[in-house]
Amino acid sequence: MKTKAAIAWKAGQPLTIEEVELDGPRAGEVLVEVKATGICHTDYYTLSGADPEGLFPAILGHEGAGVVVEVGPGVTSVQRDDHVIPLYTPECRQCKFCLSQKTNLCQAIRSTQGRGLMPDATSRFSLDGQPIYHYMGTSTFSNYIVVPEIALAKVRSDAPFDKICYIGCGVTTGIGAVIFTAKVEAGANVVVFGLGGIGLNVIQAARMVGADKIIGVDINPAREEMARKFGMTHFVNPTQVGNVVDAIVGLTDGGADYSFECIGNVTTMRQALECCHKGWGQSIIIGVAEAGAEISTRPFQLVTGREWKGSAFGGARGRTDVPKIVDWYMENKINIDDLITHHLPLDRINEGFDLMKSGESIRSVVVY
Ligand code: NAD
Ligand code: AHE
Ligand code: ZN
Repeated sequence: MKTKAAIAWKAGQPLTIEEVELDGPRAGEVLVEVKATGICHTDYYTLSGADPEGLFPAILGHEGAGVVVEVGPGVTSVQRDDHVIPLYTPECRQCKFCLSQKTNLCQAIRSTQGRGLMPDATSRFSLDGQPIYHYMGTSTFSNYIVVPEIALAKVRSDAPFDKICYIGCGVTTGIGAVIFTAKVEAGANVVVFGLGGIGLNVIQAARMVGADKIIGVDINPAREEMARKFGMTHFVNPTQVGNVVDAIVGLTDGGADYSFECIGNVTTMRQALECCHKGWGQSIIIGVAEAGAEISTRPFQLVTGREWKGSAFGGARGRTDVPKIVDWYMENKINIDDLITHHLPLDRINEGFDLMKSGESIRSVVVY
């Protein structure tokens, strides 16, 4: 079949809208009509050329929601008309990683996914006979996609696509990092570096679990108002204080119980670790830094009890946890609507990237 899609031809160049050829689902695969997709900073990161796994030409996008159109042979967990969220972190429930119960990083299809291919090492997308790469196993900047069954979370059918698509990455990443990765407890002091589409979800989860001080750090002063609405109690603008770490340590009687880096900058990653409390403070890295970047700190920071952790997709097991997060949204336990600042048709997807770069948007959502 043909589908409309935004193609990334080369690093740093705007996407172009094309009618591409999409092959149907093979065994264990599902054809999904994508109804809406968010634009995450990670899409921009890969488009910029900084992603060591970035391939071109590719169809980017990993924050979608849609409807099952057709299932391939052997598919049992979803059927036609089911509402689904594609998962860039699948959940096969069979691999060593899934069975460990220690991680959400299912590895069943990770190697082909990282090479822009389906599990049988081929692409379903092509244009004029030229194969186009998949991206993160999802490629939600295409109106129709083929994905493995293990990479679909089935969700309730009364939830609006243009809101729950954000649960496909940003919402789950931010909320999950607090609940699943750090397991922040009531009364804890929390610091969030970067108040964008991820950091604001960390803030709302910190408030949900009953954190005491919730300190936001951002160079964009326009982020303060939205962050306060979501639960931030104190704002630190690094351009207005002499030393960010000292400012946070001063606000928290010795340091944060938990800090979250939601920028992707190795300097702020170091600050996020070093503003943690001696003896027990944990710093969770969420931000994705470019190829070749490395983190550093004095080992003494760790010897004296601070811990460095990372979190991918918020530590969430997609098929199990994503439907629950959709329920939380529908039960008004979490606020997604106010974070979606812009809706765009696919033809204007490049404006979504511009809005992110200029700091004007929190999340832009493309509606098909
Ligand atoms: P965003 O662009 O919406 O937000 C980034 C925020 O950081 C902005 O508010 C910006 O003003 C702020 N910022 C930039 N430089 C800063 C600095 N030096 N000091 C303080 N603040 C600064 O991005 P996003 O969509 O929220 O994504 C944030 C990061 O998380 C990206 O690196 C993205 O790739 C990554 N990410 C990781 C996961 C994961 O599973 N680990 C999932 C989604 C996104
Ligand atoms: N190809 C990138 C990987 C970037 C990365 O860490 N991605 C996160 C999700 S970001 C979503 O917005 C992730 O899930 N990582 C675990 C994994 O297996 O990729 C790079 O930098 O190499
Ligand atoms: Zn993302």
